[in-house]
Amino acid sequence: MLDVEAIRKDFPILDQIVNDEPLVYLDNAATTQKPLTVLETINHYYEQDNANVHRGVHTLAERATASYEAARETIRKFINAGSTKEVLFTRGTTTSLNWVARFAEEVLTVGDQVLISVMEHHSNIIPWQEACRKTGAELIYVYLKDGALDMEDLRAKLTDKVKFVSVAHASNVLGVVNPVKEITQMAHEVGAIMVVDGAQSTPHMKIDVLDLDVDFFTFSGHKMAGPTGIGVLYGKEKYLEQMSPVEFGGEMIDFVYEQSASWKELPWKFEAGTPNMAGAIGLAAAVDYLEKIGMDAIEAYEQELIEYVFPKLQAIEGLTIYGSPDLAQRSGVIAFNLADLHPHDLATALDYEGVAVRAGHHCAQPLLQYLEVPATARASFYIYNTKADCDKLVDALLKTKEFFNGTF
Ligand code: 7TS
Repeated sequence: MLDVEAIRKDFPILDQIVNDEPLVYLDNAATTQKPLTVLETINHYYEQDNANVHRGVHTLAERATASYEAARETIRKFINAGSTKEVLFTRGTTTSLNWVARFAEEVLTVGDQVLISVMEHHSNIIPWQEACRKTGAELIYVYLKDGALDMEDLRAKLTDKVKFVSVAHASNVLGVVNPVKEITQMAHEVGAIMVVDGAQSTPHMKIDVLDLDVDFFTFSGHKMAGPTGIGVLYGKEKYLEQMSPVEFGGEMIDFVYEQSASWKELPWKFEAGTPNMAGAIGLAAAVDYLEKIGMDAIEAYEQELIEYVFPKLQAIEGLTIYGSPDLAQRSGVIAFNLADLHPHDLATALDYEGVAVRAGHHCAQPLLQYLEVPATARASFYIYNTKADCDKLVDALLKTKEFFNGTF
């Protein structure tokens, strides 16, 4: 069982007053807060060990290199990758997905298809649009049924024309968790390469890339208690060997001649330039922190919060909640609208009560077009949120409703 009061003490930022109210931070799908251990690890790195990695022979350079590569091993274990060769550090999910789409450009040709879902974040749409535009391949979409992925639609569209399937493990708007293991099996049956955007799942549940059998998996450090500017691209070794580096420069080369160059082995062939050492080391500290709590305990606790708050939100007259009402399919993201109130006004009203939620299109415009709503408000939960936070959200919504009563 997770000790939420002890956890809250690890996040000093939570202990503050906003608009005369104690802060209730419910914008975790955008970015999570960082525990002291992550802040201290980064500080310690800069105070004691900072040097450029893989270059120097001096003691600090060796220490920095050892810490950076130890961070890679920590991530490997965390997602159960077979080898550290398969764990590439990137700037985050966006960069990771762009790299995979760049690989797709080497593979795709006219007549091929890329299959994604309508619930994708822009970073899992636009790189594919670009890859298709450059190669003449076609980008096709799976739509929704009852607020979740329509598996029949997926089955119908998954023919042997499809060379890549790329879907979110968990949606940043609908909150639904997609059955990526099953989708991976289906994709492999038609010979497609399976890509999973794990930005909204990796912070909240145990990820086992070997068990899922995905070909590529991406996530961002800042959404899982780690620092900004660091993320991961997991790829099966056989594909990473085939794939050309996306960036060229220092660190990633073996030999450089006047007219040509050869690359280092995996994973370094992809990491051109001085990497984000402090970021990688900070991310490993975040992973250690989450694993100490336990990913299964985290998932169970967030499920408990959702089961607590969801019926209370459903009971608010005029509140529309998006996505499947089946809580067994949901993670800790709830997007909603309150009658005709603009979601920006709603988020501002909630902020007056100290409650931080996001409003807008959540970088998922095709989804909102499909749902025929211009924008929504969104509350998203993490390990430090409490049932009292849930109550505060519900109270603030009721107050807002009362305040605007008569205008909608
Ligand atoms: N994929 C999903 C499912 C996401 O939710 C996000 C960020 C990304 C990819 C991109 O991650 P990044 O770290 O590279 O930016 N989502 C959000 C959000 O919902 N609100 O702010 C950022």
